[in-house]
Amino acid sequence: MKYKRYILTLLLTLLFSACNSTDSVTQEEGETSGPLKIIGKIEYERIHPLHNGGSTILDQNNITTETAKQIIVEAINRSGQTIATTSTDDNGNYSLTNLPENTSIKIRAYAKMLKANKWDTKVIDNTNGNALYILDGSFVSTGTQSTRRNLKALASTKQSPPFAILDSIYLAMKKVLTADSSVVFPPLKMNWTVNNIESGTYYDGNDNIMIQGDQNGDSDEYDDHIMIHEWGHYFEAKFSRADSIGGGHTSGDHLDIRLAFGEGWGNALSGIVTDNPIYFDTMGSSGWNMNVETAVHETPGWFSEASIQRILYDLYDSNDDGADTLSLGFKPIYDVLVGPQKTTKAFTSIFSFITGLKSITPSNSEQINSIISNEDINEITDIYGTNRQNNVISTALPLYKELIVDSGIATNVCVSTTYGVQNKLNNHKYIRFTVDSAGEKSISIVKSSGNLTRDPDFILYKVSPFTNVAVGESATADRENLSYTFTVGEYLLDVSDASNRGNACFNVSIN
Ligand SMILES: [Ca+2]
Ligand SMILES: [Ca+2]
Ligand SMILES: [Ca+2]
Ligand SMILES: [Ca+2]
Repeated sequence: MKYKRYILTLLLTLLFSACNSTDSVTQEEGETSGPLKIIGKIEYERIHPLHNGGSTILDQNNITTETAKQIIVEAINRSGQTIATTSTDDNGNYSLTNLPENTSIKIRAYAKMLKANKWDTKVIDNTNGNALYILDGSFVSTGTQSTRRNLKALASTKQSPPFAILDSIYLAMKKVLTADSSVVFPPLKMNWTVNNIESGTYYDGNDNIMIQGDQNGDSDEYDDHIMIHEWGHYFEAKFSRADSIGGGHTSGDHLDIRLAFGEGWGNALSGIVTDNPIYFDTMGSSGWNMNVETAVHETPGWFSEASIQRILYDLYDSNDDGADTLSLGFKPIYDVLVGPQKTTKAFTSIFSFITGLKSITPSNSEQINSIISNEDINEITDIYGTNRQNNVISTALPLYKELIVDSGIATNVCVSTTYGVQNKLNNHKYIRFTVDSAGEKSISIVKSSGNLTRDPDFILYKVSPFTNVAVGESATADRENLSYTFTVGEYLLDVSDASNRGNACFNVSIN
């Protein structure tokens, strides 16, 4: 049943594409003997951005033909049977061999990159039964001699977006492979359609990236920096670790340090992969761009996604400018992300990243200090960001407070909404503690100051391996309580006020 539906979907898609793709059949010279082959090139059209100051649009007068790399290509007969399968190479070239003579076949290219123990990424229509996008040639007899059949996915008929999306992802995978050739990328589905009008573009935390395709508003299929940014979140989830709490954010924000790092990483990665620091998002006539290397600093610091993207990009790039005298390339960044950043006992932030980087390249510590100093971040000496000197609200520091379990003594933490709500700096407080004797204990949070009724919540993490082990999210006014059976080890507690009603302090104890 499932199989039948799949075929039907393919046929529907096929009818759409057969009349739009450009294909050509030509005789291959010097191929008169030996097994019958069809060779060819699969291409797609990419619409490039046009930057004008801080605004960016897609330039319909700047459309180039690009090669569709590493995608699946099949020869299909009149009965719908696949009689040969291959993949294109990095130049979009394919070769199907040992084909039968005088047989009517067509060439079909799939918006899918699949190589065993390498990658498995495809573009599907989430509004049409998750149908895989395809590009079909016409039925033509194989004849008696080898021939060439080229296919091109056009921008004008909306056939090219799936192939443009794949090309951006392939570029990102290639960058990772330069750091570690043994990487195997877990399956990933790119969900794109012109019907994704208000879907947003995001990574779902598992194996899907949703891509907005609003042809009259914000579409992202040609916004390669956006595609790579989202793929960066997939990379974090599959190869590193991201403790980001998500939510809305912009470059001038004082953000929760976990969110700041995740977003800064995504933005930096898009510059790193494309070797182009101009990050852009087209949305009809109202798109924008920013320079992830040289943008004017607004409220720089360890809480700023813009600072983090500049730091990561400067660590990588060989355009050494100002405080940036390092050209580390991608490998040390990769090594930190899959190593110390993945296993850090703190939350993932610029503090865990820089501490990890210094452990990997200790000889570069002074140059690293110089790059972060340019973002008003004083020397980072540990994963917890101890000794911060930034001019932020006093209750925001220290970032991590310590708690002594079974002591009967509470640790007081104060949240604020000075910088906004939910995911901004000081909306969430971090508490560290160690459990020396296992057993059931009561986690207690009680409001100690702050007007209006509050809703304190917590999330409990065991840090090695890093695991979310409990949450306290009751609606009880001004307090939160939960009994939890602890094992011995180190823990982090994230305390927040779900009411988001401004400044308040809480006594936190575990006994
Ligand atoms: Ca866009
Ligand atoms: Ca540099
Ligand atoms: Ca630089
Ligand atoms: Ca609560």
